[in-house]
Amino acid sequence: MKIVAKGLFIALALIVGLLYARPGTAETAQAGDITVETPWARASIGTSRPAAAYMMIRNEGSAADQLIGVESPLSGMAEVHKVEMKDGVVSMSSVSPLPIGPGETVTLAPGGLHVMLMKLRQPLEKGADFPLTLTFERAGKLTLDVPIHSVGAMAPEK
Ligand SMILES: [Cu+2]
Repeated sequence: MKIVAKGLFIALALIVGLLYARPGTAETAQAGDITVETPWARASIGTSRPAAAYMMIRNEGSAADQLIGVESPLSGMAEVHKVEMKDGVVSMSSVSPLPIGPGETVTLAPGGLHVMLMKLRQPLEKGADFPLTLTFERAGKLTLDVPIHSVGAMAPEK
């Protein structure tokens, strides 16, 4: 009887382990009414240039929320940026806070909003992933597992 129980425990532990190890599981994170999906980043050119991360942020609640902070252990300074065109010149500016209205989905994608990872402590290598923590005013903190795609990727590659 004892042996059967132990066997069952091991089987359960294996099933739970498999669920956690399933690719993509940690790539969707939720806190309160906020769900963040399909995070991805571009590989960096060493550590001298900043890197960018992208994702979709959904507010399923009936109250407005805002993204007030981003941080990652591999970046000494992370900010939400937007790309804008001014007098024919493309520039970036910091967006803090980033509002996420009730029922709204805000997409961070190349050419627009992005999380800029500056002061890199290590390069972002294609095929690896890294943790990124987002702090929302209402929903609080959530941490994503961000997969790294190629330097010039315009969307996450399957
Ligand atoms: Cu930027």
